[in-house]
Amino acid sequence: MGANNYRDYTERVKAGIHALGADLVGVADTDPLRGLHLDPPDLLETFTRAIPIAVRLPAAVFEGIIDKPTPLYSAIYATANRILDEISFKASDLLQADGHRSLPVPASQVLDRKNWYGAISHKAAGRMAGLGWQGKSLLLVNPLYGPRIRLATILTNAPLTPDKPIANGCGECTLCMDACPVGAIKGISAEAHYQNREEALHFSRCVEKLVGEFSAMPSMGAAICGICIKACPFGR
Ligand code: B12
Repeated sequence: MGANNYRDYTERVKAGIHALGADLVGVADTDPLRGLHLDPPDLLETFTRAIPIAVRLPAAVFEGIIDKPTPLYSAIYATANRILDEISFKASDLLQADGHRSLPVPASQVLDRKNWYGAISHKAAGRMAGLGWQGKSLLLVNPLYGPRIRLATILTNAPLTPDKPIANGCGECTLCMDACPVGAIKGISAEAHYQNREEALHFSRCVEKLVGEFSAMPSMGAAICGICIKACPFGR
């Protein structure tokens, strides 16, 4: 395929995934992502591209979150995950029908409950594809929707033109740090990305609050919080 054909095919694939319901779609080269914790470790062996996708969350659900997650947020969280998993499943099928090996990585599957890892970091794929920057909260912040998005990733070897990362827009803002009920956010900015989670967060404080306390609340059933998302001025 010539360079123009690559670009045309990339645009067609992106339009197809938008048509399935994704609000954001990008393309990242998988080479830089090989430095991530991957499960299984050879996950990216046969994939040259990652397609991070995102759906926007209803901003109003965060208005009800004051100092803890709400049952309403828990249900909307589950719906967003289901929608993302369906979009990436169908997108993967479309790419496969075009002859390209593809694998949808679930939105929210935790594979290591001791160290808290999924198959691959959707935020890293999203950042490399320019869907957003990595904010002080460690969340991916999109210029339009802020961190009020949920993500999934499709791995593929389709010949797609990668997008480029965008600059960090947090500046001097510390609203997420000020809002965190356990003081987990250190308030350090990363030009590109943090080397590890501890650089940005007192990680165990966040995990203990979400896993130990919030997930045990009535009608919750998931380790969620939403307070650092609500505090972010982007996408409010
Ligand atoms: C396990 C998990 C948790 C654990 C651990 C969190 C953590 N930070 O790792 C717990 C239960 C504590 C948790 C909490 C939350 N989570 Co969570 N979680 C996950 C899950 C399933 C796996 C995360 C993982 O493997 N992390 C591994 C570490 C190493 O990766 P990382 O967190 O992305 O951070 C590194 C990379 O991003 C890297 N990086 C960034 N760019 C680049 C580029 C390159 C080239 C490289 C090499 C690296 C790199 O820099 C970071 C430091 O190393 C993901 C889904 C997924 N598969 O990604 C959701 C996910 C990260 N969670 C999400 C959310 C929203 C939350 C909460 C707000 C809870 C809620 N829903 O209300 C909190 C926020 C906590 C916080 N401030 O970080 C969203 C984030 C959306 C967004 N806008 O960014 C995700 C992506 C789920 C989704 N489908 O949307 N979560």
